Amino acid sequence: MRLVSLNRYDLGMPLGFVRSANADLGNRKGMLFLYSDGPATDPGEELFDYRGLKPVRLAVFTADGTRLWEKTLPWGVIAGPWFVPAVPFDMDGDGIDEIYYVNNTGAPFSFMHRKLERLDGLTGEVTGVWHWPENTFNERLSLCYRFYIVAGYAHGEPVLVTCQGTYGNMYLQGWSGGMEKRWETVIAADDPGPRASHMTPVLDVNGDGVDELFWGERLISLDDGHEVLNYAPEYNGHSDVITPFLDYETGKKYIYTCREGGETEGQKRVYTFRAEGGVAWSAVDHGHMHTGWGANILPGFRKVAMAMREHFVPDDTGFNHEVDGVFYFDALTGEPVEFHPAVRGDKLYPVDLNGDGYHEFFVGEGEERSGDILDREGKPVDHLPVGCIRIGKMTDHPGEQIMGVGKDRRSVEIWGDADAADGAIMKMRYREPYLHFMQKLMATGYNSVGSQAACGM
Ligand SMILES: [Ca+2]
Ligand SMILES: [Ca+2]
Ligand SMILES: [Ca+2]
Repeated sequence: MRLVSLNRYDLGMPLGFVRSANADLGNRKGMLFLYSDGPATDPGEELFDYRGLKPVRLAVFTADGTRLWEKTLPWGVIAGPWFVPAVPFDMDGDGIDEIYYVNNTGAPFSFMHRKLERLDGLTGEVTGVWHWPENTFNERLSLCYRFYIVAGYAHGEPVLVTCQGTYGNMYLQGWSGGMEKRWETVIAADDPGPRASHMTPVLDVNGDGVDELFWGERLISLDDGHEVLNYAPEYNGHSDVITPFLDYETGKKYIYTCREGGETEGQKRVYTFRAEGGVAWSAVDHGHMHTGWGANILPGFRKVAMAMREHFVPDDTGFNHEVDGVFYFDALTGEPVEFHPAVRGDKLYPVDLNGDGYHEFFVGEGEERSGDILDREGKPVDHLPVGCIRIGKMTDHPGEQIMGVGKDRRSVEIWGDADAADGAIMKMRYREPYLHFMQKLMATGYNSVGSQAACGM
């Protein structure tokens, strides 16, 4: 393995909060950045922290590192993924992504002045403004400001989806190419069934030509907003992780979930569903499952599913949690797997850097070994001195890549393996649009956290 910088984007200022997403710019590849030189914050009552918040900026670069435009958003835009999701997406079919994001020209918690704004991907010019729905106005802070923008296709037509709410009432609106409202779906807090997840995979799971949005443990049709399938009608909590994956031998799809809230008598905390419905396996009786992934690390490219559990530790100042379990399962059977990496599994981000079909791991921040690259057995093989922004199939270079903020804290680079070559498993993964397409949805929700979304399919 020979790690090299494939692309470099100089954002020209110290970086704190950074999200990015792949953008198509006609015959050029582009990259959207949403960033500030301060931290990000969360609308949760026990988490919202205004110290050091700085203005948020948007910029689009071409793959060669040329900045096409940048703009500083109004002071009412709070830095944080839930306040300001952004998605590059081509709704008008000219091959160039427009940029859709939630702007706010009023005070930070304003509803009156919050809007969905559309920018020309090449120039940043505003080409459309729509009032952002005030659906969650009467809810408490944590429920008020959880906004998502996602996108996908229904029989080849682009559909943009705007969403409000994660844990209680949930509102979704579908928009057609010219931003005509296509559908509207409301899932009330007391309606049965699961809440949303912090991540939003989009793919055509059942192969009928219409993408489904994984809204927690249920599928929403992008065509008309109806519930295609509810994997867990008896569950009313939310899942931190909901990741679709392929059984490479049979081509069958599965959905791996780790549940955060809604502990219910008689139900487990980790589930793998068959894509067509039904439980493949379940595990862990109690607890708040906080993160998870799937990684091809067993012989024959078999996948291991990781789940991490934590619990709240009361103190006088914060919302602190302690990890009390890291579990590894055979992703297809749920059988426990012996895996002893050099770094605890929840700090590892699976990424197939060399394209051989097995995942390597990047060690995330807050660890002595941060920046280490581990092989599939969990042994250190290389090191990248970057703070990871996201992982996945970001360029045409073989294998998957890591995007990180460099040591200078001002530039973002995409790192890949110079010797990478795509093997049979990578080629199988490419057949689903998921691998590339989800890289457009990395600046919404927690899709960019670790490798939770990127390790799917
Ligand atoms: Ca366009
Ligand atoms: Ca479908
Ligand atoms: Ca590999």
